[in-house]
Amino acid sequence: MLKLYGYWRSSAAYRVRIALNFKGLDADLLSVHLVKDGGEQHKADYAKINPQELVPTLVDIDDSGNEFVLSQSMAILEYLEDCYPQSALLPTEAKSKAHVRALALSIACEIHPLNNLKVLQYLAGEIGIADEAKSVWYHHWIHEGFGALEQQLEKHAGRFCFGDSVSLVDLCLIPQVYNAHRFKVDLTCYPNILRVTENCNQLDAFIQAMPENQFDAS
Ligand SMILES: N[C@@H](CCC(=O)N[C@@H](CS)C(=O)NCC(=O)O)C(=O)O
Repeated sequence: MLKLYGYWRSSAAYRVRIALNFKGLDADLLSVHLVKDGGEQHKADYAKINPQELVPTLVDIDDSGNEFVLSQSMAILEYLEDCYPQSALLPTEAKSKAHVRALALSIACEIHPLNNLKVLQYLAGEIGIADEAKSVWYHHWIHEGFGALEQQLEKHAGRFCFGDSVSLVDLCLIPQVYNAHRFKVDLTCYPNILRVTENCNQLDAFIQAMPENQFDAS
């Protein structure tokens, strides 16, 4: 049995929701409200499960009731891929697999952490920057990351980010695009990113994982 601690607007949890849907896996979705009362991720109960105080966390419970608890969305995606290989999210050929990982990590490691909630809260709080400067920061890192990704998609993309099969790259891209729209970033100069996004968002696995379709959306 699988349990996923997440939050409707969390892009890292969104990646995992898409994977679960794509692979046809049932999971209990548990909501950790990232904003209410200073953020439930910081409460002692959840910090015991995930000391980094971030979502997502996956819990895989075996038939004997043993719990395997895993943090970090990219590790969770690789774990799901290893345990549930149906509807593969990684190519089998070594060079293609390495490219998919590199593209996925270019979003997960180079864009997402700079624009995460705790970073934006720190900029606005401790550093004291105004909303306008925070928006400049956000847009800057999206454009830097998406500019490089767009060039790589020119070479690698088909219907999806890497050829014509859904891969880990799409699972990272779609939540990041959702976030970019939320922060009003103009993406019209990224035709490959927009085309792939449109193709992904026609698939059930992606539709069901959308933030607005989550039980805890408010
Ligand atoms: N590298 C981590 C990032 C996780 C992460 O940053 N999660 C965000 C939501 S997308 C979060 O829990 N933020 C809470 C906070 O910033 O306090 C992963 O991929 O799982």
